[in-house]
Amino acid sequence: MSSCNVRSADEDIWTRQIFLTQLCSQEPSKSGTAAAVSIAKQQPWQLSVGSDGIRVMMESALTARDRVGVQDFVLLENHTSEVAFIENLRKRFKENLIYTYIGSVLVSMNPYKDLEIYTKQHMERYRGVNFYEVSPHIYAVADNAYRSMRTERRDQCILISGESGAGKTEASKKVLQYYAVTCPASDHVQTVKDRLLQSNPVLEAFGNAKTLRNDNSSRFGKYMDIQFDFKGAPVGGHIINYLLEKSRVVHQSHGERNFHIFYQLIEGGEDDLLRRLGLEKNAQQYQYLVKIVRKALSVIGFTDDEVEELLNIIASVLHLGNVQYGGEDSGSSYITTDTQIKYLARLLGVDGTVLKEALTHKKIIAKGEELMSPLNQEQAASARDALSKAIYGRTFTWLVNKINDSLAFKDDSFNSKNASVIGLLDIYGFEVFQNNSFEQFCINYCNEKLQQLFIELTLKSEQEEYEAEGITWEPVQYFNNKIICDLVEEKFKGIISILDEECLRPGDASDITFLEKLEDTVGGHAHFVTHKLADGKTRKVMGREEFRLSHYAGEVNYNVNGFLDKNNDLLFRNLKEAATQFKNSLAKLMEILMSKEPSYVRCIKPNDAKQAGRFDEVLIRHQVKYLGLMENLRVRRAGFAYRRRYENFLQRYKSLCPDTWPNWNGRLVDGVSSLVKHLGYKPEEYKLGRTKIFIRFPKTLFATEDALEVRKHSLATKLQSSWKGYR
Ligand code: AOV
Ligand code: MG
Repeated sequence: MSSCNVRSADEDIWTRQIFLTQLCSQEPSKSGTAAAVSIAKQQPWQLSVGSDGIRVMMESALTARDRVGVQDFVLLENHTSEVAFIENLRKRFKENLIYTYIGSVLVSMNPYKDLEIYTKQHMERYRGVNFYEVSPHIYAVADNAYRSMRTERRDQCILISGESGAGKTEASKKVLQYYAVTCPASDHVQTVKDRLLQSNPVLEAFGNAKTLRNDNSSRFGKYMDIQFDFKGAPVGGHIINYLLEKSRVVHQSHGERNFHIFYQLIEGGEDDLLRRLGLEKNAQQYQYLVKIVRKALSVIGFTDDEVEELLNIIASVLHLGNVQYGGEDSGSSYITTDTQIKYLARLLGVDGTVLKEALTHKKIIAKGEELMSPLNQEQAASARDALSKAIYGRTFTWLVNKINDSLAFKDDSFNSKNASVIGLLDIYGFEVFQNNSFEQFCINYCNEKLQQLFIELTLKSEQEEYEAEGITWEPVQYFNNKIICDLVEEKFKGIISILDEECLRPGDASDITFLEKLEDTVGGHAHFVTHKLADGKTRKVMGREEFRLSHYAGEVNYNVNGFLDKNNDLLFRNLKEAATQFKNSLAKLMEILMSKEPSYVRCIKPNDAKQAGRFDEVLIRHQVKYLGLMENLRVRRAGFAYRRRYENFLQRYKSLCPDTWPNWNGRLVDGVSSLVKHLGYKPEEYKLGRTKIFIRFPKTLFATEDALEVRKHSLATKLQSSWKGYR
């Protein structure tokens, strides 16, 4: 007996039943065995073919459910139990089933290993297929958004959230790859697809770095629009980037690294390139990577000269970092590293003497006259660092602009305003380190806003669906993090306003006066504390330069050191408004997202060791809690656990009722009504909306599924014997 394709476990009841459905619908013919084999190849189900016919290795649906869990949390028997929720995640994780739904929200566990689930065959399996009829996958989310965009002509966005290292960036790349492979293509479209794909390695080289939490951590936020024409082909794109963590250029915490590009260049650049740039080689291991980035840059449309320019700038940042100072007795400073200045002058195309002066003096205006005033050693070093950060920051912005130029819609016959859009949001995840500064404050605020959006939109859309279908529902209690967003961003009395005010105040403003102002203004807020206790005593566990925010995702202590400087850095472009760029750009992002139909991917990190197979329950429970997954599930279950469009429901179960089998020709709602009456549904178990049936309890659906299973089983047995007879 030979045995054909088999993937081990899972593939929940749905897939299995589809296989059986297809199997049963095959007419016995000369090629009966071949047909079965070809189906088995398409479906991950176990089947053996022998001289005595075919044998389907069928477990009972219930046994399978016990082993691999349910693929949609709404099907959990005990949906209010966090224990049951975690247990379901654990079972699935153990079987390498990293995806599970809560209704239409995808929960994704980082497997920390390569799974064979992203092949072209997998993509094909999800293309144009109904969401619930295939096992959960990021491709199903991508496909669903694409189809909604096409059929409903509504712009979509896919919002990927989760903490640092949970798998957001990987998920966003999978979505992009899915569109690149499955969407229609022409020569022009192929170029756009290539450029969209190649923008990733470029931006990751310049904007990602190794942190303690993630070896490839995104140090900037990214929102990418993919524009599709009326045929559904990707014809353009646009990227908005958010707040690159520039401070990393000059300082990295212990165990962390600078942006990838520096290592890629030094360790992988060709000998004569490095000689031209005045750099020395370290090792060979990045050879491959710098080539990838250069290839990607050329696909995007960078000329050789532009690439050279870019590498010049990266090299000059490295040289700047090596500029050292000495101090005069007078207090002024001088540069002790002339070689660096020589290279810098050449790479940046400026005069060496001018550069030296710029790195040791500052321009002041006295009595209407411009003067150069000398900096002391410490001031000069921070001027040097500020220059490095500014150069790097601007280079990054230039890079994003260049990528946008290359992705811009070029076909005159089609106006990009008519394009349909799928937006993809991949921001830096919530993070807590030993020492948290302004960057973490911005990153965590950004996550706070995204959580707020999730709360508003999941509840809103749920409510809207019931309304649209004419169904009454009871609201669910949940923690609304608006109170924390307000604490950060409220006009005049929010933390950002207070920070801006301190930055703009002339005189003795400092990080410490900022902290004092915070204590005065928001000291009584339930989500804010400092070392000072109300009775005048001191909270020992907190430093004197810290404030603590109770974020939706956990408590974080922020050290105010450097807050003013770093905020000034953001402010200078926009000094007249007293609101920071970041807050404004986030508000704008929220607007963009609100105007689109959202799909959610909630990523979970299984352990802090970046290891495969480790399920750290405490860590996971914490994420389940703060991502609001239990509330999400409760909302989804509050009214009706399951809903399905009439046509899909009928198609699936019509064989269970003589009225609807083999075909129902009347109104869909009447067909469904006959069907559920025949199945013995009680009135309190379901409701019929305008286009969908809503089923209150999973057990009702399970019973129906089981009935279907029995029917298919008996059909399969009949089919087997008829094949035998045929032979
Ligand atoms: P993040 O984007 O959520 O963190 P990443 O997407 O960079 O996290 O994932 C971190 C690492 O986990 C990756 O480099 C992979 O090694 C691994 N990983 C994630 N998803 C998968 C997957 N589906 N299959 C296999 N490995 C995976 V941050 O950017 O730090 O917030 O700021
Ligand atoms: Mg990332």
